[in-house]
Parts: sequence; structure tokens; C-alpha cells
Amino acid sequence: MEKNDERLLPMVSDLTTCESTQQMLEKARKDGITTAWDRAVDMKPCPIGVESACCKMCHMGPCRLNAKRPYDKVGVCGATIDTIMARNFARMVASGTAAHSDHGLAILELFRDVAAGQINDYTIKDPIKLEELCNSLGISTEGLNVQGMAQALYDELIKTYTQLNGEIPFVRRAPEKTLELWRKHGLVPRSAPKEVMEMMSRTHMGCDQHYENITKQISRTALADGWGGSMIATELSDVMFGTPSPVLADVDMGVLKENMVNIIVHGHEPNLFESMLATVNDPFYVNIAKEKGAAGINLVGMCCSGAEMMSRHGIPHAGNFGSTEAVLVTGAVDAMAVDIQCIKQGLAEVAKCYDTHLITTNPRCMIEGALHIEFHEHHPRACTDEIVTKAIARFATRTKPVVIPKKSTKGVHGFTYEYINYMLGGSFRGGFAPLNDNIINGRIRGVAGVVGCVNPRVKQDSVHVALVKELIKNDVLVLQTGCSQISLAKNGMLTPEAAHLAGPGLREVCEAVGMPPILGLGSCVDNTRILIAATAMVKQGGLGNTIADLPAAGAAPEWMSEKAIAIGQYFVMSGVYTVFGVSFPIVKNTKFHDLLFNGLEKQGFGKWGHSTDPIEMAHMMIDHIDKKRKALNIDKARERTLVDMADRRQIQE
Ligand code: NFS
Repeated sequence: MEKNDERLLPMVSDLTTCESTQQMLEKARKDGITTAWDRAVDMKPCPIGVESACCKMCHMGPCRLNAKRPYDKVGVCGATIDTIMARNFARMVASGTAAHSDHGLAILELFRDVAAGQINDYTIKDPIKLEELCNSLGISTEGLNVQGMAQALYDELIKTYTQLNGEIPFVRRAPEKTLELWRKHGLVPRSAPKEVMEMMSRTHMGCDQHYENITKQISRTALADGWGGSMIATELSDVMFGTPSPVLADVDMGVLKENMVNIIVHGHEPNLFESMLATVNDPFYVNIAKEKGAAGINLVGMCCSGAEMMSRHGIPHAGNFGSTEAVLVTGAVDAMAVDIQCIKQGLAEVAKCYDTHLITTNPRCMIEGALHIEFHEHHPRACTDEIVTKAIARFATRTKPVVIPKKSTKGVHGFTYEYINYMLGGSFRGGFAPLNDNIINGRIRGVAGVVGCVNPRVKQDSVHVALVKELIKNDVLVLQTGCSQISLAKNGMLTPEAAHLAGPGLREVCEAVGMPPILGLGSCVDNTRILIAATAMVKQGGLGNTIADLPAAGAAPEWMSEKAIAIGQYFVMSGVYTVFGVSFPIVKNTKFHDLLFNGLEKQGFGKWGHSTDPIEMAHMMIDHIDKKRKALNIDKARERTLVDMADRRQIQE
């Protein structure tokens, strides 16, 4: 601890392992600026709320139960700890699902208007993927041109939002046995709004008060996120803006340039960012910037839309959720344009202190103290042109000293299901057979998705990095998205050279294919790429009949948002053992906890896990992978492979 003003503040090196963020937090303290890190010190988590042992669903309370003796008390209405926790969990899932599905709907409506020729600023960049998506849903494309296919796909996918009965379309892409299991338990979502509405209605005071029944609706709602809203967002963004393929990109605050107009886009919907890209490449604006003495305009991303644009276009990325206030402390940001989700209100105050324009663009997300310039898809450039004009003006009149951390790290990003298919099999015999073969023969022990937020309650990036290193060391291939991917990228781990940190089997495969042991897939909605890749592994054969049979696991070790809980639940219900870090918002030794952590697995789904220690977390996942290998009867192959490797090394020596 060090003395700072009258308060005792932790050393910045105890808060984050990100050196750039450390440097900026030091500067913020000197400048008298408060960030989320300081507020997290002041604001101790409520010991009752942190485990969801309180209820404010009505005004007879709020009721607080005792998390240490959870069955000693009930709420005024008689609600038990299991009802209270299930309802709280349900509302987190409803909110997370709503956020992703709202994003998906915005993309779907944009897709409709672009396909109909009503918007000329965007196009259909990947007609092959458009056709593949139609095929995956059984839509006949015979005789249809691009516009016809797009119309047919829209007509099908809009059911994700309009249906009151039936099944959302994308569940048809799931493995047959997984879909059967969902149907058997009555979990196939009808539509995202229907499930979210029912979730909110069921959790109203005096309604659903059986934790098992609430959990069914939790699961159906979460599946509407993963196989509905999120999947639509990813797939149609690919169709309109291009399906990513591996691209080299720089990550960390060193991507800011003192002699350029720096513009950061931070948020989740790629349409704002795509339009910003068009504006900053417009010679008209580049010339104005140069006339004002800048070397050019430097467009940089943060958080999820940043990860998405990095994957698609190699746009540099300044950092993850933990660093969004810190980056403004550089004084180098001439404008930060935000859209929706994961945008801290605290940004407004920090931006004000450094004369940075903080600009909200979406009617769903305004911030007191920020400038609002609304973005309209039908004439997107009006908004982004105005933002760039303001940024250039701020550059020309910079008054604050500029201090930019020097560090930035190159890595390979932009992997997708489509590219993995191609990478492993080549263009003539693309497929998942080589991946499955390498899992079956044991070179690759299994696959893990490590995703999600960073959270000022844990040392930024530290758990992500230690967990992923331990996984690859044990021959587990890691797939990443979102803030987690940025944590590893800053540490130089998204490169083929990182294979030297992998176990012998995984290293051999990576070296043969020339791929990193950690594949970056993009933003949080792009977690659906993991669902599609897992499905392809099942359909390829040899690794069981459902996603739950795969030697696979998932983790969100530094989670903080409701979206993360929704994602966790849809992975669990798709069949994946999913381990969360930080704290888990459920009291242990309760029936609801047991259902999430054990009961769901007995029904054939995945299950939840929790640990704050990255090494323990890794081994919980590895043990699960080994359990699945044993069930598939491929555990012996791995032992043989490892003996082979050791023998081979001995011979070489
Ligand atoms: Ni996803 Fe968390 Fe936010 Fe993206 Fe980052 S905090 S759940 S990773 S930016 S959505």
C-alpha cells in the first residue's frame, strides 16, 4: 500500500498487470483523476448482494437473507433462498440476452435495408457466406440472386424476434442430439423477446417460485442469446462487412500517435465503426487533418467492437474494458465515440478533465455530460463525419500534455469457423477431420474457450494470462474472444511463436499448420463461432454425438457483466463445462447451486464451475477434458502419443 492524499491506495502494480494501464493510473493519481480502480477500493462489494442472497422484487422488503445460514430465514412473502437466487440469476440472464439480441436485431434490420438497396454505405461483402447460411437453414437458393437470398434469409431469421410459438431458426444448426435434448426438456427458444418477457414475468413477485422451473426458463432464455441474437449479430456482420481471416494487428496503448488525430471507437455494434473507417479514409478529412498539422488520422478500437474491427480489418486496438478510462489519461485521444454496452459512466468525467470529446451515438445509450451525435444507419456518414471534424479541431487546439505509453504488441487475430475449416484441411478438402484426428490421437488434449470481461475486483489480465498459459502447456487448444483475447494479445501470446509455450503435442500441430496455440475469434457475440466450431467437431465424427461429449471446456475468469452470465448459461446448456472466476453470484450449499454445478450435467448438459485461482481453474477444465476423453475411449491414445514424443526427443538427443 502507498500513501496517496488521505487515503491508502493500492500500488497500481497490484491492480493490473497491463504496464500501460499502470502508467496511466499513476498519472491519473498525480492529475487528481478518479477511475473505476479507485472506486472499487472505496466501494466494498455488499456481502449479501455478492451472493445474491437479497431480494427487491417487491416493496415488502428489500429482504436480506443470511448467506452463511441460507435456510434460516425466508423473505416477507416466504420466498426461500433458492427462489431468490434463481430469480436474481434469471434477471441477469434476461438482461444479457436482451443486450445481445438487441444488438442482433439492429444488425438484422441493417442487413434487410442494405440487401434491399436502401442503404448504399454498406454492401453484401460475403455472398458465399450468405449462401452457406441459407443452406444451413434449409433455405433453397436455387435461382436466387444475392438480393433474393438475403430477402429469404431475413424472412427466416426475423422469426428470432417475432415468433410466439415454434423454434428460433438457428437451433437447426446444432448437433441433432443436442437439439433433441433441448426439445425433450422443453428448452428450445421461441423468440428472444418472448423468452425475455416471460423471464421477467415469471420473476415478478408471487409468480414462479420453484427454482427448478425458473432454471428451465433461464436456460431457454440463454439459448435465445447464443443460438439467436448473438449468432445473428456475428453471421450477418460477416455477410455485410466480410468474414474475417487471420490478420496481423497491434494491441495496447502504444497504438496511439502523438502527431496524429487519435479517434477511439469503443462499444459493440460494428456499423458505427465501419462508417468511421470510411470517414477517416476519406481524402477530404485526411487533408483537413494535415492542414491542421497532423500526420493523419489514427483510428483505434477498444473493447468488443474494437476486437471485431481488429479481426476484420487489422485496425489497432488500444486495450480492453479495464483500460477505457486510463487511455483518456494519455491526453492523446481527440475523440472517443461510443455506442452501446460496457461503457462506463465514469468516462464522462475523465474525458472532461483531458478535454477529450466523449461522444455517444446511440439512442439506447446516452451519458450525462457526454455530447450526443446520433448515428443513423440510413445516412451513417453524417454522424461519423461530424465526430471526425470535432476530433480534428481538438487536435489543432490540444492544450493538455500528451503522454502515450510506448508499448504495443503484434499478434494474429481474425480466426473463424470458416478459416479453421480451411486452415486445417486446405481449400480442396476443407474440414474438421484434422482437428478431430489430432484430438483423437491425443496430440491435442482438448479445446477450451477462454472469454469475457476484465473486472477491477481482480488484477487486470492476470487470471486470463495465467489460465491460458496453463491450458496450452497441457496441450489444450484455446479459442478466445473479447477482453480476454486482448489480455493475451498484450502479452504477445497470439502469435505462432507462442507455440513454444505449448505442450509437445499441441506444439507439434501448431508448428505443422503454422498457427498460434491461441486462436482469437473477435468480440463477445463471436462466442457463437465457438458454438459452430464445436458443432462441426461433433458432426465430423469420432468425438461423440453432442457438444457435451466433446473434450472441451470454457471459462470467463475475470467476468463482470450480465452478458457474461447469459453467455455462461448458453454454453452450459449447449453442453460445455464453464468455469467463472471473481465471485459467483450464488450461495454455495444450496439446492439452486447444486442444480447449476451438478444437476444440469446429470441431465446431459454442461455445468458451471467456479475458482479464483487460474491454475486450479485450468486443472478443473483439464480434468473435465480428460473425463470426456475417457468416456470417448480415447484416453489411451494420448498416453501413447506422449510416450512417443518423449521417445522421439530421447532419440534426437
Ligand atoms: Ni464481453 Fe464483458 Fe464488454 Fe466485450 Fe469486454 S467487458 S461480457 S468482452 S467489452 S462485452
